[in-house]
Amino acid sequence: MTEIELKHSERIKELLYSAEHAVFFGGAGVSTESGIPDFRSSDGLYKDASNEYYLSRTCLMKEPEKFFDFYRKNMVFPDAKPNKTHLALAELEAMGVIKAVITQNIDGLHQAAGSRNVIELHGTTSSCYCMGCKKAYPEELINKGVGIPRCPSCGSVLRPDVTLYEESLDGFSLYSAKKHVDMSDLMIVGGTSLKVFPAAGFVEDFSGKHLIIVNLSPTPYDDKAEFVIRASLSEFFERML
Ligand code: CNA
Repeated sequence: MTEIELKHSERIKELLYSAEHAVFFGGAGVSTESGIPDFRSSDGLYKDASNEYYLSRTCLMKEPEKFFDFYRKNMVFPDAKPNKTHLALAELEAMGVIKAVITQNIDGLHQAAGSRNVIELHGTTSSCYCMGCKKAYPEELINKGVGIPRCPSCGSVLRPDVTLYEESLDGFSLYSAKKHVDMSDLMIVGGTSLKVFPAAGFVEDFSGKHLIIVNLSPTPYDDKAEFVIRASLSEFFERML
């Protein structure tokens, strides 16, 4: 592992533009510069350890009022806009440099920036469905309003299309992400503490040539990376364009 300064990232740019199948794998740190707090930074959502409970299936099923109250206050950011990282990734994809964005985020900002091949491992806050009749509905039915949202047709409780704690990841997203990681010769990993499995397993399993980690704080996989950059993603991606 070589920890390099941002100003020396020219070498990474060369590798990126000559890669055959470059992939970006990111997490909550991609959106902190859009004003959405992450989980595990010192001012992240997990500064209060009990917050994990409010994003669990148990909370949704047993205390839905508390679940929706927490969810609306902490997971929904209707005014957030894509930042330089989202925009750079979309531009790199349009140029054919990046083939896929794999994200643990649920905020939809990669698509808002124009990225097309986005794999959302943990789902999205942009849609919801009925837990009874399974009908799909637009996000407003959950994200706006107060109390427990109910299905207009059958009256059962609605839920967001996000993967909660105690639930397994969507099989198709997992398969697509794994396929891209397997095909990839260069992977940039950024804005993720790499503490959540199975997503973090992509880094463990990566067998391509170049693994680059861009993260403000250390991750358990820094030793596996060819280059580690301890800087903000927006500064890094500005240099990749
Ligand atoms: P995390 O565990 O909170 O880690 C975020 C990491 O990003 C930390 O290591 C930070 O040091 C780093 N970081 C923060 N800002 C920057 C920046 N500007 N540049 C570089 N690095 C930065 O988040 P993970 O994604 O690893 O954890 C997975 C959880 C968080 C998933 O279940 C997500 O759904 C969930 N989450 C998503 C959002 C969102 O959609 N925007 C927000 C908060 C949490």
